[in-house]
Amino acid sequence: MYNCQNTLILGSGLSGKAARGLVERLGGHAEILADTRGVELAALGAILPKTSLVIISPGIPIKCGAAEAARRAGLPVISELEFAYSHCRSRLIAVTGTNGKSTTVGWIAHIVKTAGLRGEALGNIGVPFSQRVCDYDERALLALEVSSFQLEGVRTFRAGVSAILNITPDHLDRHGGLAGYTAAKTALYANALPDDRLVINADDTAAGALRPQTGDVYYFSLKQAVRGAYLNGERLLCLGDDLCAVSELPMPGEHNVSNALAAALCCRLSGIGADSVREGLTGFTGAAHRLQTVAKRGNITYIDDSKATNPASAAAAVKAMRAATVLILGGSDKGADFREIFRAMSSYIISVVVCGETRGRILADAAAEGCANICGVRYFREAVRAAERIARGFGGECNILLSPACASFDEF
Ligand code: UMA
Ligand code: ADP
Repeated sequence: MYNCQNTLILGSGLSGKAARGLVERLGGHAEILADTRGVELAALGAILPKTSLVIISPGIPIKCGAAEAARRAGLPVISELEFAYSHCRSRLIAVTGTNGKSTTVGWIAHIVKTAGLRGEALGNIGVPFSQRVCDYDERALLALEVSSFQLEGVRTFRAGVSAILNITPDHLDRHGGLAGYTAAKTALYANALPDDRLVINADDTAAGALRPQTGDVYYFSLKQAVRGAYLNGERLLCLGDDLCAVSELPMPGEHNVSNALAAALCCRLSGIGADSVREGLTGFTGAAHRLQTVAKRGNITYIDDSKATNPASAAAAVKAMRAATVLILGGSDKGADFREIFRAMSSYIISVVVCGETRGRILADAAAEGCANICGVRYFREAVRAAERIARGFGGECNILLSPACASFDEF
């Protein structure tokens, strides 16, 4: 337990406010520093001597000046996740990975409810762990989405079941490269006890190569029979049970079969029966902004996959298309390499429109992979208009898929 009598919270977003709520609920006092970027480190000199604990929001790098000053003053600097965890009585399924976290965590929470247990999806998915942790006791089973940012500041965090879905390049600017990003992800199981269950994607090169020192390791795979959950022809198998067929899953794309296997395995390893898992897997309605059909006008179907904010997730969307599609890519730059999207292209993708800060880099990567049906415009609005012109000109049923492979900075 951390002494939160006088807590300094860095960041005043969802996490900061929820952490303050928890501190106050526990009888402590919290000061919030809304923005660490312009902070006068000298001003901190007056605050830190009165402080017992520093809680950092996930969007703030753990090595920022304010956090460094606090550490120099001998104070514990922990993430909002770690703080909430230190007050958690419930059982946890924690999920991290580059892509598929929210989908998988949403699926898990749905299965948990289908099984008649108390619980909900918390964490990076949008509801801070601190906000709800005290509402649940040991009978609850919480599905926790954990980001690499949150994992930077953990000390004791562990979950009865933890899953790593995949590790592909993302947030490299923040973690200083792939090694730093992978290290942050593996903090998920750094404190695992021998009986904790660790679930790993055997098909993912980087995740499959992880060798946790402690914990009972299970795998999921689309390609091979593994100890855990896997695809056998069209059937999803999990710990010896036949759960359902791929065609019974509510969402398209191979990546969602992978997410379903992960969700099923996490729930079975948490003691949920195969029948509830089966029912919860097939009865989930899916997650918004993830390959979500949002409109149909004439022959054009608009698919919102705006949660695809890195190349691997956009590549997964491209592979899931089964009709003529115009793809919209682009947004703000975080140093990504877009070539894998063009390597994933099938004949269903009739054209690509790129926009935003990244358009020049995407066009260069497209050229390097020999993709010719591509054009660039400056703004998102123009990209939509260009995509509509191309789709209308196609003459038949056509999708417009927004799967940007970049963050948007709120343009869409
Ligand atoms: N701030 C600083 N210094 C900085 C950056 C930000 O002081 O260098 C301050 C801002 O002024 C603001 C506060 O930090 O006051 C914002 O904190 P935050 O960025 O951590 O945002 P929250 O509102 O607390 O939301 C966070 C997660 N955001 C990030 O990790 C960036 C949300 O995930 C999460 O849903 C929420 O906690 C609840 O747990 C968002 C996300 O983009 C969706 N996550 C990344 C991803 O999924 O790829 C990791
Ligand atoms: P996260 O929470 O990790 O960002 P989401 O479930 O929100 O993941 O999905 C983000 C994007 O990634 C969506 O566009 C979705 O279609 C795609 N996606 C979902 N699962 C996977 C996966 N297992 N591999 C690759 N892409 C995925």
